[in-house]
Amino acid sequence: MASLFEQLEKKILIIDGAMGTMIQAANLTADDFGGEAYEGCNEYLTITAPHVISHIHEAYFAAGADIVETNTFGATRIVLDEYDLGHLALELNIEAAKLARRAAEKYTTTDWPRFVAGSMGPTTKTLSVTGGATFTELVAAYEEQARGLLIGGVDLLLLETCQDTLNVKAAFLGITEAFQAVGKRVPLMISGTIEPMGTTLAGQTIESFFISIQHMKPFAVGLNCATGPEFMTDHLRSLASLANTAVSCYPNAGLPDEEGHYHETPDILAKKIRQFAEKGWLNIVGGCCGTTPQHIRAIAEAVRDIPPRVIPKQFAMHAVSGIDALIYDETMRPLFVGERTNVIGSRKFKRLIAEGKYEEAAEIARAQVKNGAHVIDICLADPDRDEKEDMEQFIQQVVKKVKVPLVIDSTDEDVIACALSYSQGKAIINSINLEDGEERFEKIVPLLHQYGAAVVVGTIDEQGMAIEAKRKLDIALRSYDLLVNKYGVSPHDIIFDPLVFPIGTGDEQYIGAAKETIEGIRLIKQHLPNCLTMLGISNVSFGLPPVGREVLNSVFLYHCTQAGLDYAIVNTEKLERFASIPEEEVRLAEALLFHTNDE
Ligand code: HCS
Repeated sequence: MASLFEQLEKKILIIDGAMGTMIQAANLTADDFGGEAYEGCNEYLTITAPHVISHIHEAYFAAGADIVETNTFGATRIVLDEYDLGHLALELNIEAAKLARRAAEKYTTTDWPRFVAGSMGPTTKTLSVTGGATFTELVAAYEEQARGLLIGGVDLLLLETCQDTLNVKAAFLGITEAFQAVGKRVPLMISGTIEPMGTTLAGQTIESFFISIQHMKPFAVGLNCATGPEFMTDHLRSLASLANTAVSCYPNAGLPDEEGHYHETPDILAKKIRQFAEKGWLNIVGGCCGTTPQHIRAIAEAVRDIPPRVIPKQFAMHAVSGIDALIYDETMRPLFVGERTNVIGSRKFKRLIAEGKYEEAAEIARAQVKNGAHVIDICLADPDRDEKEDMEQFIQQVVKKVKVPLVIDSTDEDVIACALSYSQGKAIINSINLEDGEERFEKIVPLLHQYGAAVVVGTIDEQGMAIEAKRKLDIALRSYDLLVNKYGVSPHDIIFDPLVFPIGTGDEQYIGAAKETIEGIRLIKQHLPNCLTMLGISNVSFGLPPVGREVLNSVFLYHCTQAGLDYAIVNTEKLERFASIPEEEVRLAEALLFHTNDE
């Protein structure tokens, strides 16, 4: 029997249409729902009226669906608790999977395998928008749901109608735990919902959504619900050009009218989906709210002769995200990392945090972005305070104020995990190194795979910080080999920090260090062209009188950029434009930086 993946290569797969709509159309009585108290709890029908659900599955298979979804969209304990049915969560998922499995077996033939997707909806709590549940509670609820679906025998899990990537991240952790508990893994499909205003409910575009969930290695990513196909056009185009996964699309039958009815006919819907398929955007199609077996029959017919989209094998670029995506390309260099939300570098920020004025402190991040920061570095490592507590408070404010990706600047894995559990996007972890051998790698790299993140790697090893360029390169090469070949990190997610040393401290060992740093950047970019580099620019002038520091920083940044620097950690509110610095001052700064006066 052909597997799901073999079928995906052969044809555009058809997923079923609405479950909710079909249940509504069945005109069920309170008795069918097991009593008035449970009316509206569609998931309970799996045990109170299983024939209704089986009938819907079979109608979709008969209409030509390759995949049907289990009746478990709201079958997490969190949602079921609203009907006092939370205690049945595991059972309802197991039974729903079994019902769909039976229908799939009935329709499967030697040359037409049918599949069951375990539907996992967004729950009624949206972490970034409504709140009402914690990240940890959602992980547990999704774990239980996924466990039930796996035990019941689904072929794949489908996180659908995703409105908030934080919920998806919690679901992914839950699913990972369920895989371990049941001792079985199945492919994961993720379907986001883009509202008519052009983003998810929690604000992300399809690009940032995709980048934020990539670490989950879904086999398919796509769009469902909220709108009809028309509104999906631009988002699908973007997704199809970005995704190294299959792309799915199962829209509503148009936008609902005031009474919640959908009016796009099977023919109209099928025609629009065919247009997307003809453009080569699609691998899986079907319908969401308002669609029926007639819609699915028309869609299956409409795409029958169209080949599926060819799925690119790789995602060969550096990309991070907050609410917005940052998809790197060479012409963007240098990207600015706003440095003022750092308790070590900014006295004002430190004071605001110490006074518990987290919202005011987050305004500093906003000012950095307003002045050109592409990402924001956040450091709360004040030795006199509880770093995790400060991170938890501050991060919740900052994600409301800035849309750019975040750099989580900490060496404590608990602090980092806490920050990542509040961030919808794909952040950058700053930093790890080989100072204690692989200890930091072992503790922090798992977080990259669990939450999705890029990572900064300092050129430090057991012998200490690398000052000479050649040693910086050697440490970078060793780190790269470990991260890519042993820890499974993508080269595009590795950002090397070749370290900057202060030139003004009179410390002999730092004479010539600025030049070595610049050369270090050049060597790393030359030998590891898929990786990036990041540098804390103002360190170079640390300890010098304030007058002239900005000029020195700017001249240093200019040379680093020439050497290939990708990310520069700077105070964007004070950045001196290199082009506006008089020639004479540039030469003076260069003499200081490169110690050419000392010879
Ligand atoms: N699979 C669910 C999606 C709702 S948005 C249903 O009811 O059809």
